Amino acid sequence: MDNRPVQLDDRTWLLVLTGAGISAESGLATFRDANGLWENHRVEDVAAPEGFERDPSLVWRFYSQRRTAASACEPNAGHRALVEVERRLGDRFLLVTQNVDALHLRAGSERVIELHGSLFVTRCSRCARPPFPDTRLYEDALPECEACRKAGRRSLLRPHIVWFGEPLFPGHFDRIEAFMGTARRGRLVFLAVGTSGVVYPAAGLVNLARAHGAEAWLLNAEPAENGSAFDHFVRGRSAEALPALLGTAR
Ligand code: BJW
Repeated sequence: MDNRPVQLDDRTWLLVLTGAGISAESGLATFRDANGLWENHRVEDVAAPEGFERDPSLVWRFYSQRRTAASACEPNAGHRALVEVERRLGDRFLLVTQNVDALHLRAGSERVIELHGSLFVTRCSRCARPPFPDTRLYEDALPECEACRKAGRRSLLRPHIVWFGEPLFPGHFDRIEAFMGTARRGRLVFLAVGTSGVVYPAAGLVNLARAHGAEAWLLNAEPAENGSAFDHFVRGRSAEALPALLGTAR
């Protein structure tokens, strides 16, 4: 365990990966809480394309409830510490979040990749119409695609979320790899916060970063599944430990 701050100087490029643990301090449940169940459904069933095909009403109820829960929360000191570091580092900072709750954006982070999508974006399950911002709740009638209706067919809208078994959105991994490649000019630091290290490809980013010469830090409430890949482990609550680790605590 390591409790000194990460050294951030003018040669440092900082790549941060966040997970549900950073939003836990805003009051949102993590995934592997409650045995990975939501109303007695396995999360893998409501967050998978097969689940949507089987029971789209259930899936939209799950995501509508999550829209409501995320909208009722506020970003916390962990989110704000990342905003402050980004202001200091500028383009030498990149935040990759697995969270779909938009709390980093609401806190003011700008260089953000929402790797698993966003709760507040919807797209058609069939046509190539671009994903669009959407805060509505679909707890009764299922939403249909207007563009498909005009073309004479019926298709359901779906959350713009990367479900199990689906590939990441085009361009996201390229942008992360480009950042790591450019960071070789200086000193790359990889920091994972509040993630169990179970879900791939996000859990493999630490190995990719290390292959690019990164020093790797993990801040988590408990040891992570991929913990042995990190050079440093800070055990703690993100809202308290992250400002201390990044030297933004006052
Ligand atoms: C605190 C704290 C506090 C609490 N302070 N800490 C390689 C090996 C094995 C399997 C695979 C593999 N590659 C791919 C797979 C399959 C699969 C996968 O990884 N499965 C594993 C479960 C085994 N991956 C996929 O299917 C991915 N797709 C893919 O690989 O496609 C390939 C492909 C290519 C080409 C064509 C087709 C396919 C997609 C993964 C998508 C994940 N989606 C989800 C749900 C959707 C989002 C949503 O609805 O919200 O994303 S799953 C869920 O897990 C969610 C999360 O973003 C993700 C990660 O969870 P996270 O953030 O780590 O949360 P927790 O709860 O697990 O952990 C929280 C941690 O915080 C805990 O450790 C706590 O201790 C800690 N904590 N409070 C600090 N206050």
